[in-house]
Amino acid sequence: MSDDLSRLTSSAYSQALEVIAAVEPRIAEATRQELADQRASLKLIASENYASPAVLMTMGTWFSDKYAEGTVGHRFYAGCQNVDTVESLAAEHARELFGAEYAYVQPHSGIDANLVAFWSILAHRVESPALERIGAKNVNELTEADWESLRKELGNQRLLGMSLDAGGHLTHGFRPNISGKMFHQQQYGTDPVTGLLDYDAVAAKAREFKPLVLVAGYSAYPRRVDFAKMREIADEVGATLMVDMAHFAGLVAGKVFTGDEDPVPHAHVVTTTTHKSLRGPRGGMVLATEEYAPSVDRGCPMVLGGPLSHVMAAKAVALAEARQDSFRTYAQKVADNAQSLAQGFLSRGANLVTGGTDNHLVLLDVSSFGLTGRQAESALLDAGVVTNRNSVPNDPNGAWYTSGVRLGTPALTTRGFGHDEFDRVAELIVDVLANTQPGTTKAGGPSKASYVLGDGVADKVKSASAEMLDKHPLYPGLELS
Ligand code: DSN
Repeated sequence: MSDDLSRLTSSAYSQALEVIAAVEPRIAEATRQELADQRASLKLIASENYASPAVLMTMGTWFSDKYAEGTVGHRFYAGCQNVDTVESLAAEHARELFGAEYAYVQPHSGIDANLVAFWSILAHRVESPALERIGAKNVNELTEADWESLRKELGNQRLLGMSLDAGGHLTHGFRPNISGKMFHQQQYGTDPVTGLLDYDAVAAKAREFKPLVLVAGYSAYPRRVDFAKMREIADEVGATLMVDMAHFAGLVAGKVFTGDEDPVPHAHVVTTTTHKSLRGPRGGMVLATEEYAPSVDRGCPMVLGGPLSHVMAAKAVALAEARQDSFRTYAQKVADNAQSLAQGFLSRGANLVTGGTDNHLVLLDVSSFGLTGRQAESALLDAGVVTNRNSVPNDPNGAWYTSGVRLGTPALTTRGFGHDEFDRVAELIVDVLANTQPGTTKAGGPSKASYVLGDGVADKVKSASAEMLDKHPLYPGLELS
């Protein structure tokens, strides 16, 4: 930030906090504390980032007060002319940034974006042919008996997605999630030896299962995906290819993932969040081919509550930022830094799922330290290192305790960390884990949750981190009065 911008931002936030404090001082205080805490910790959660002050400020306006169900120019409420401007701009930036035929910027989160995508695929693939069969022009002409037969057809649909412990997301057909209930689902995993996606195995499963929807994309798989191959598989079995790029949208926007690694030219429907590597406000988005656009457009009110106009405005600002050359530099650094982090672990003897990374995250298998993911996550947090525990493939500790810790580079890259800092981060993490022992239950038995961190380790790591964090301040120049 330039000096002028820092001054304006400092003054704007200081005054905003005063306004908030006049009503509920504890919220103003918690807000100040959150900034202090984020500034003082090593944020390595792969799905988090630091949005710019412009993005953050855009969310705090009177657009928050406006209802706007419907789509641009076709709202169920009067007075949406400015929301139309905002939504059109956000969608235009998204289309141009990603080279997409159509963009829908209303989803409130990634899960919402996936629900919109699922329903739009069902609508396009099942509802439209059903309408045609009964000679109706639109859903309003369907009788109750038509709906009954439609529901039966919808209930018979099949979805094939990546399993949660291989790195897929809950919404990719995981049984306890609504996606696993809306669809008959099957999951594909990764190769048991290499931990990598085996496209032949995915194809074999698809041939046997014949899914309506093939879902690609991940939350914890540390490798790139060949989306051209996934499209070939989808085409062979007549499936719609849906890609959830929530985690790596920033790498697509920043042109680190191009050609077969860019999902947009290959998938029928692409979903994403806007707040992870893309560095925007918390929210979701759907990109689609023209063919799917009319059904995606029905996302609200079919699946979504009223669009959050203030967040759509912030999406427009973030997408405008992502169209700048500086974002490409940032995205490349995110990927380079993940390499440095991975090498830092490997050179110190730690185990990484798949043996490394070629995206923005690494998945550290902490079982060689004799710890569960839960113990590792907690010990690291004590030392000011914020991560999240994560399953590894075929995890013996299940999804609650886990055997892994997932680490991502987007946030600290935004702060300006580079190769040397990420190597040092790996060293500090190994130091914490090597000095943590599993604890016992109250009854004295083995525990998967409690742990004992060696004396002085947390303070030593915090002070080493502080040196790096001070050198790369979060929101440089932003001072609250
Ligand atoms: N919560 C996100 C993540 O951490 O990957 C996915 O929903």
